[in-house]
Amino acid sequence: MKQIRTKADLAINGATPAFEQPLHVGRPNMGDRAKFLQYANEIFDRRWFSNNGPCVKELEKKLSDHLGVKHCIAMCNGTIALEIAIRALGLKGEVIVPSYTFIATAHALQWQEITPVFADIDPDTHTLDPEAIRQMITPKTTGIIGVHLWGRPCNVVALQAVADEYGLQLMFDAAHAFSCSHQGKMIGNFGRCEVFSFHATKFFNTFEGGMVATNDDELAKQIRLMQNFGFSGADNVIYPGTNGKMNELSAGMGLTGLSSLDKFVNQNKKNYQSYQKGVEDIAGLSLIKYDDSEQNNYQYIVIEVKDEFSISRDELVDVLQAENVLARKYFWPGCHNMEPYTSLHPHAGLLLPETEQVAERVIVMPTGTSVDENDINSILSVLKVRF
Ligand code: T4K
Repeated sequence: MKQIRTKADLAINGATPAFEQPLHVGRPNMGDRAKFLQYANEIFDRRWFSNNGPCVKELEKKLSDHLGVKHCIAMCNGTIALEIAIRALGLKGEVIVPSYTFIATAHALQWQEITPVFADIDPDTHTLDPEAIRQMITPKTTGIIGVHLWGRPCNVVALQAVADEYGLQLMFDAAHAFSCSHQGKMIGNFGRCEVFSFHATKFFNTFEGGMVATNDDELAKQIRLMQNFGFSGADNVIYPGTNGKMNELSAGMGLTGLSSLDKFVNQNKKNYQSYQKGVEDIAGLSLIKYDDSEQNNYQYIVIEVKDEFSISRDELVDVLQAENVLARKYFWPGCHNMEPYTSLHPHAGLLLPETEQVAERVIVMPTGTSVDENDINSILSVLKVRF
C-alpha cells in the first residue's frame, strides 16, 4: 500500500490509487459458507422453496428470541415490509417522517397515496426532532414513522408522547437497527411495530429481505394476511393482499448469518474504534458516537465534515473516490429534494434547516467484515493530508 503524507501522494493529483480494488460501503457481511450450503442442500432436497417453509419458520422463531419480541414476520424486503406495516396500521392522509433517510421510507407511503410530511431532525442524533413534529401536524395526520438512523434509536419516549397527545399511530423504520437496543430493550419492541431491512448491505442480511416485529397479536395477524395475498386459509381470500413472503434460500442465509452475529459486531466495533482513534485528532472531522451502554451493531461509520475542515465534504468524497475508497454521501440531498417530493412540496426545505445542513456534512465510510485495520489506516492517512 502506498504511503500518503502530502497532497502530491494523492490519486486525485495523479498518484496511484491507495487501493487497487474499490473499497465499498455496504459490502455484505457473510456467515459460514459451509453452513449456508448445507441449508441450500436441504432446501433442494425438500423441494420447498417458499410460502412459510421450514427455514422461514425457524428464522422467525430465532429472530423473535433474539429481539425478545412476540411476532417477527419475515418479508421479501424492507420496503414491502414498510408498505404492509403502514397499511396494517390503517395509516392514510398524511404521515410524518424524516426527510433525512433512505428514499424507501417516503416511497412506502407515497406508493399508497399517503403524503409523507417531512419533519426536521435533531442535528446531534440525526433522528426526528419531537418538537419539529408538532409543527407539521394537521387534521389529516394519522401517524409518525421514526427512523432509527445508523442504528441509533430515535427519542422513542418523546415521539410516543407526541403520538399519544395527538392520537397518532407510531411505528419505526428500523432498517439500520437490527441487534441494537434502547434503554436495555431490543429495537423491535417500540411503537405499534418496527420494520427491519435485511438487504445485502445491512448489518445482517438475507440477500434481500426484511421483517416486521410487533408485540401486538391482532396487528401481526393482519400483517400475515396482507403478506400472503389476503389468504385466511386454503382457497379463502378475505383481503386484497400482496406478496411479501421471504423465500427459503434467503431464510437459510439469515440462519447462517445469525450464527455469526458476534463476529460481525466485533469486526464492526473494532473498525469503529480504529476510525475513532484517527479521526479524533483531525480538526474539522467528527465521527458520530454510539451509546456504549446499549447494544449497537456499529454498522455505519458516519463522519461529519465541518466548515473548519480544509476542503468541502464533496471535495473530500472526490479525493477518497480517486483512491478507490467509495465513501458515500448518505442520505444527501434528503428525500424532500428528490422526486416526486420536490415538485409536490417545493418549499419543504424551509422547514428542514437541520436536515439540509446534516445532509451537506455527512460522509459514510467503508466498514464491515471485508475491511480491516490496515485499510482503515490507509484511509485515515488520506484524511490527515493537509489539502
Ligand atoms: N429504510 C431505510 C432507512 C433504509 O436504509 C432502507 C434500505 C430501506 C428502508 C429499504 O429496505 P430494503 O427494501 O432495501 O430492504 C442501498 C440499499 O439498496 C438499501 O437497501 C439501503 N437501505 C440503502 C441505505 O443502501 P444504494 O442505492 O446505496 O445501493 P448500492 O447498490 O449503491 O449498494 C451500496 C454498496 O454496497 C455498493 O457500493 C456496493 C455494495 N454492495 C451492494 C450489494 C447489493 C455489495 O458489495 N454487494 C451487494 O450485493 O442503496
